[in-house]
Amino acid sequence: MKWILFFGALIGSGICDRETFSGHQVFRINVRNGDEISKLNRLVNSDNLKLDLWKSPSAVGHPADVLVPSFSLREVKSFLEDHGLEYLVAVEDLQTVLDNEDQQMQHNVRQELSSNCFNYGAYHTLEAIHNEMDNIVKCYPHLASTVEIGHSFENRSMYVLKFSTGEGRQRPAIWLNAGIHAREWISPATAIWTAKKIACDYGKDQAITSILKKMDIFLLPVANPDGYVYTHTHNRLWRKTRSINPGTTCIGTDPNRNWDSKFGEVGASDNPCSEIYHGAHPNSEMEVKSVADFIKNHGKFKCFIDLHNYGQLVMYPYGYTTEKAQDADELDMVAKNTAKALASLSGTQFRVGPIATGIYRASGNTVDWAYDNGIKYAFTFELRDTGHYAFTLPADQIIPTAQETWLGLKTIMEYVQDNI
Ligand code: BHK
Ligand code: ZN
Repeated sequence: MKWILFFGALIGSGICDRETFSGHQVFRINVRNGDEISKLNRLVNSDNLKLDLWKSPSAVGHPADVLVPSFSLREVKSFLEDHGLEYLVAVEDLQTVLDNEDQQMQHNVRQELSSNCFNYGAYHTLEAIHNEMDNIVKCYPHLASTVEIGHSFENRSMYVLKFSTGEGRQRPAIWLNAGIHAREWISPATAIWTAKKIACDYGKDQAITSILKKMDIFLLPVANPDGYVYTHTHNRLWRKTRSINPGTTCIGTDPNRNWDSKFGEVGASDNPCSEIYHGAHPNSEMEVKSVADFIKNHGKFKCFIDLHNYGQLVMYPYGYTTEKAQDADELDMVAKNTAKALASLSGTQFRVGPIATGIYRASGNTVDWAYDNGIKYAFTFELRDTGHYAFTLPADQIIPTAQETWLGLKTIMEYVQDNI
């Protein structure tokens, strides 16, 4: 009995072979000119230090965030000091942060078991999110249904919620995409909250009711299910898919570099060990291919919004070039209104601009593909925060984040509704 409890506890908490981050720190590094940017790049690219660039310095005045393993701390510090780079330690011990997050999740699992109620203010496993999607369909059968658009590399379901009042007629549609990067947990959490919000507000809130009279909404809360599961079981900071790359032990492709849009060009890596590995060929990732095929076959998508964190940005194409997209002025105007709506709830400030200048250039990304395939209203949000909690945004920020995001999403959807 004791042994059963012991192993049960191990499995329950998933600590069997989980990567730990004891003593690992996050450095915020200030770069003031091109010379300092190249110094930083040299540091980040030295293979033996095993640094993970959480956030690139998007421009002078916007610092870089770098995860530094404990064994590299001394070397990194002396490099920064020798080269006169300004830095501060943003996270003293990453494992402490992860342990807290884990404890909160476990506590919530027990509460949900006794209350039998999905807590939207908590982070969840893939299974719990998929269950809640089924629940929403059960409660709102005339509005919501699920669609399985494919499977992941490890054969998990690409599970989509469809909201439609069209009784089978093919309407113009909106795609809401979340969780393409595994560690960005606020994205699926915001997505599932949004699903519930759409379902609850239909017939009550004028804006969403009228949007759904004209258009269908498809919402994919976890676009990278294997990666998401892996962040729960093995490595909280995993970003990519979990596909096997021949000829190397490095796993995974960056699904936000794998789309068939200037594939393999700027801002993507051909090294399978890189966090921005573009994959063997466009759509090599089944997760990406499922979405691309579904959207192409449907043929009437007018809007695509991809949710990431962190950085607080509302962006639009292009990522693969700094050249202006044909509709850049219109998209910029919509993005500015979106940022205004996002800020209206609790003052959270979002910067607005094209991806290439807002963050950095990145080819093969999701919304460039959408835009170049006729989906004019293509946006990427970088949700909270600006780096204080970064990927480990505390669960008590889920609902405030989702609420403000909802105002931004509605702004775009209403505009689309009026302009198609
Ligand atoms: C977003 C959209 C399109 C291209 C790049 C980005 C920035 C994003 C990335 O793929 O590198 C940064 C990130 O994950 C944090 O959410
Ligand atoms: Zn991301």
